[in-house]
Amino acid sequence: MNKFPGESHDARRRGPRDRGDEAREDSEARLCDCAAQGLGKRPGNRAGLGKLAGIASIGAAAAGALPAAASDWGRINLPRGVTNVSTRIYALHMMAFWVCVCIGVVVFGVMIWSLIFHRKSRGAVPDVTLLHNTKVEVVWTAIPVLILVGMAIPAARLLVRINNDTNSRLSIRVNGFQWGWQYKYVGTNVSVISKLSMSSDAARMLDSGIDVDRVPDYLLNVDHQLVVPVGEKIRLLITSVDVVHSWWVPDLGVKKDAIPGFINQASFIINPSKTGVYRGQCTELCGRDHAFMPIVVRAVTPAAFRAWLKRKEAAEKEASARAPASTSAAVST
Ligand SMILES: [Cu+2]
Repeated sequence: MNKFPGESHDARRRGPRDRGDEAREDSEARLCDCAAQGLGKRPGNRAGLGKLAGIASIGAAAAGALPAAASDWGRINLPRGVTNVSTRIYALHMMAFWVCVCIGVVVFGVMIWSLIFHRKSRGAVPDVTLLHNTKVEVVWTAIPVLILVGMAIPAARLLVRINNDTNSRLSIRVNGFQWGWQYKYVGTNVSVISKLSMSSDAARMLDSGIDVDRVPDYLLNVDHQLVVPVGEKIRLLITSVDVVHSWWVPDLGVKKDAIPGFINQASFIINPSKTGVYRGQCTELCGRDHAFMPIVVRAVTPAAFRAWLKRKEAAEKEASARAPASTSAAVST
């Protein structure tokens, strides 16, 4: 099957019995003859939302399955992602984490040291000079204020950067619905409806008898992916046609609510070397099948994207040209 560059990683993860299913699901990929292009350096497919999976794996490791644990430790943390912004979000997160660690070490260190070396049984007498001591009160107010301001400045700078939607090369309208996503490439006639993959959908059914552990990317796979180019600024115009949803792909550093009647904006630039597949989910409790509307973004080279878009446009044109004929045929019968 023809694949976009950077797809080898995903293909490796699929078992033999899933390939037929994937072939059905992945009609988008078949439209593009991009196999001749080189494979991406690092295909994504780091689900990034594997926090729960990571925690579960650690539990399994504790029970004795140690070999699987080593690679899962990294999945507990926030992913670094594949965009400039997501990398900065990760750096900010780690800075805040280490500030918390330092505060914890100092506070608990002083507490434990005091409990051990200044306990009553050792004859320690409370030092009442610290009570209502102005100097001490100024110090323990000023230090937290300085820490908070020191953290707020880079956080505010990053927020401004995250919300900068100017100079985008491509706009995509994202419509959330119960339960899936519609992507419309602005300025073209291309529109993609993206829903849970057939393999996941079959496995999730009550008494399906299918072992979900054998379903590749269970509940994180779709029939039609959102295809985007790497290295170009993409603006998402996010809304919903029914209830509130939320479009979240951690590797892209994007999480934005889809609200009926409102259009929210988000943007990202995937690093040019990071072609691959990135997964996400709806993160707003939107109804019965909230857990079954994942997001899959396929990042390809700009040349591969233009070729895909051209083929999709041609296919859409052909389909719309055929539609009136089939409609009139249906009426006459
Ligand atoms: Cu939803």
